[in-house]
This record gives sequence, structure tokens and C-alpha cells, in this order.
Amino acid sequence: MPADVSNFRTSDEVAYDRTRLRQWREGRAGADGVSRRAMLGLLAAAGSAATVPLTAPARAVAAEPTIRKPLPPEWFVPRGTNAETRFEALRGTGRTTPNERFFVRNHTFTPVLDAGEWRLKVWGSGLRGRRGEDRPLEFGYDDLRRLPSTTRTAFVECAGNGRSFYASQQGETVTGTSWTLGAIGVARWRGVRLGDVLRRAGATRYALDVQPRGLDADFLTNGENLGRVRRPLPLAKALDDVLLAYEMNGEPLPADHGYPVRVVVPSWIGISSVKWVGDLEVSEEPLYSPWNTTLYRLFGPAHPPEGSAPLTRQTLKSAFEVASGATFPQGVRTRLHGRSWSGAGAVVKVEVSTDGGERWRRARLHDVPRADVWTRWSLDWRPGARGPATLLARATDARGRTQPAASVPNTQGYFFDAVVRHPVTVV
Ligand SMILES: Nc1nc2c(c(=O)[nH]1)N[C@H]1C(S)=C(S)[C@@H](COP(=O)(O)O)O[C@H]1N2
Ligand SMILES: [Mo]
Repeated sequence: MPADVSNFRTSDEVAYDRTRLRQWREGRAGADGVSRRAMLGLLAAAGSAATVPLTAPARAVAAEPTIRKPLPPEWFVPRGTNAETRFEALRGTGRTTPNERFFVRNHTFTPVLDAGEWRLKVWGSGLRGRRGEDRPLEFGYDDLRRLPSTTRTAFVECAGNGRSFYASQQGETVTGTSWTLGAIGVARWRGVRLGDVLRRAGATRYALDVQPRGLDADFLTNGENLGRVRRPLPLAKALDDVLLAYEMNGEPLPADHGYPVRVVVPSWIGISSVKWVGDLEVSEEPLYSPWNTTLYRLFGPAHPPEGSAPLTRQTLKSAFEVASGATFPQGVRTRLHGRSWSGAGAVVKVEVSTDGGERWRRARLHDVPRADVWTRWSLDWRPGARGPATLLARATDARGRTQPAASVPNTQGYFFDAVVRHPVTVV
């Protein structure tokens, strides 16, 4: 197996996944809204399927794609229900992304919620008293704001960020939104530790998974209703560094980013950071949703037939704060700026090539490298011959991992980590 996919298939994750699949087969795990076919697919390599429960029939719900904030074309590229940040729009901004320029990834549309009426319902078999969904423990917005708060700077990045390069650089056909590199933003999140809420809610020591669920509309895709956006987190991660955030860069969360409260899961793929969170299921049994079974695993020739373990930590990427196809005058010294980030730790080194990858130079780092945040960098360049040129940037993180020349493909185009070829013209 190539080194860069083995990172995401640590033996721990694989063993964990296998145990959970066995529990599902034995009727000891929840998988509402995951088709029986999908679960059987996952089980294929894990052993016999035996008898398995059927899922509820799909309900039809109207979906109307909407983002509430303005999306000026100099800052965003519209992508269906989503909006991608242009990296050139980050030039001159700080280490955090201004809320107005932060990318939006919506499965359906932004709901407009009232913090006064909002409740976080905590329920499930992993709570003392084994609370059913109809008998949850509730926290209001003011209850959360009265709990001790904590602040953390972290990126939220879609697992599919960079997906379009599987096609444009590697000739691979993959499904999903054709992001370039702008499905990422960094913000200072303030909120309550999820662990504090779970302890107050009476999570038992047998609790295994926590599944936050959004209050946005059911997600309909390919004629199926997958229900509301939800994805389980193992309790170990939930108790570690996960926040229930109500502030983003010092302001109340904007509607598009989860107002009044969202989950923020540092270093993990964006789907973990559920927006508009309405309830948390705390379970003694492993939980499944479409977002950790058919979606957000790696499928394809380089991966096991049942797919990889569910994706967790983000991979490694770099981007120039330069428009694609930008022009540079010949012979005039210019300063190229960019940012690099990794889910595995701080970015400690960035190399840049201005000649299509022949010669590499060390970029100057502008930030103290930190985990969960990008490192800004720059490099001076005096463009030579007129005509097309290709800029490349290659990051190395604190774990010693460097961006490869090509990414191992997967059918849904997640985790593009290869060096991106950035076209410009010298005039
Ligand atoms: N409730 C809910 N949470 C969600 C989503 C969603 O559609 N609904 N999208 C997820 C995905 S796929 C990503 S990448 C991030 C994007 O966060 P942002 O829109 O604040 O940038 O939110 C995640 N949380
Ligand atoms: Mo995402």
C-alpha cells in the first residue's frame, strides 16, 4: 500500500471499524438512514452478513439551496449549494479567515434559527438513566454561555478540498463538488468543551460514540433521503479537543456557519464539524450514518472493497494567494505568498518551484508553525522568459510528511494531497 494512504488506516482505526461492523451485524449498533445494501457492502470483507435490520423508508422533503451571506465574485466561486473561497482573496488578511470570506459547504440550505428557542438535546443509551430521544436532557443557549468557555484556533476543511485536481492533474474521474483549494478556512472558535457538556449530561463510562445532528433539512441525493446531517465521533475524540462553538473570530456564529451553535472538531475533516447542532446522541453502541459508511471513506482500486476506515484527520496541502492564470511582468521582482496546512501537525517547511518543478527553493515562513492552523509563507520571484509558467508549492509537516507528486485516487475524490500545478503567464 502506498505510504500516503497507510497514514489513514492505522491498525487502531481498522480494528475499531471491524469491531463496530460486527456489532452492527449482531444488531448491537445503530445505523438509521444507512441503506442495508451499504452496510452489507462494508461487511463484505469482514465476514458473513447473517440477518440484518432494514432501514426506515425515505421521506420526501423539499430542499432549496441558499447561502445567506453576500458572495461577491472577487471572494467566492459559487459551487451549487456551496461557495468556495478564492485564495487570492486572502492576500493581506491575517492568519484567520475573515467570516465574510469563509467558504460555505451546505448539503441543503442555511436555516435561520432563533437562539432563544434553540435547544441542544442530549439523549441515548450512553447516559445515566438511558434517556430516549423523546426524553432528552436539554441545554438552552444561555445555559451553554454560562458554562466555562474556551477558545481555539483551528481550520475547518472539506474532505473533498482539491478534488478537481484528480481530474485536471491525474485524469481520474471522481464524484462530488469540483473544489480547487478554497474549501478551507481558519477561525478562532469560542465555545464550550463538548466533554464538559457530556459530563454534565451524565455520560457513562460505557459511552462509546457521540453523534451530533444538524437542524438543517433532510439531505436528498440520488433519489434517497439520507435524513439530517449527522456523523458519529468516538468518545475519545469528543472528550479531547472538540468544541460546541458559539463564536467565530469574536462574533456570534454567522447563520451560514452554524448559528447559534456548531461542533468544531480540530484537525478532522469538515463533515465532523456539524453546524446548527440540535441534538447529541450518546451511545453505548457504535453508531453509523451515511456520513461514515458510504460517504467519507476511501473506495477504489487502492483501497479495500469495503472502503477504508472512516476518514478522520485531514491531509496536507498548499495554496498560493494568486489567481489561477494571473499575469506577472517579465523581469520585475515580485513576492509570491501562500499558505500550507496539515491535519497531522504544524507545517514546518515549504518549498516553492517557479519553473514547473525543476528547481525548488525554501519559502520564508511568516508564522510560528502550529497544529490545526495554516502557516503563511512567501518567496521572491523575478519572472524570466515570457509565456506560460507553472508555480508549485510543497509542504512538510511536523510529522515529517511531505506532499507527494501524485495522490492515490479514490472514487469520491477525497484527500487530494499532491502538489498542485498553478498556471500563470509571464508577460
Ligand atoms: N448541519 C450541517 N453541518 C455541516 C454541513 C451541513 O451541510 N449541515 N456540512 C459539513 C461539511 S461537508 C463541511 S466541509 C463543513 C463546512 O463548514 P462551513 O460551511 O462553516 O465552512 O460543515 C459541515 N457541517
Ligand atoms: Mo465537507
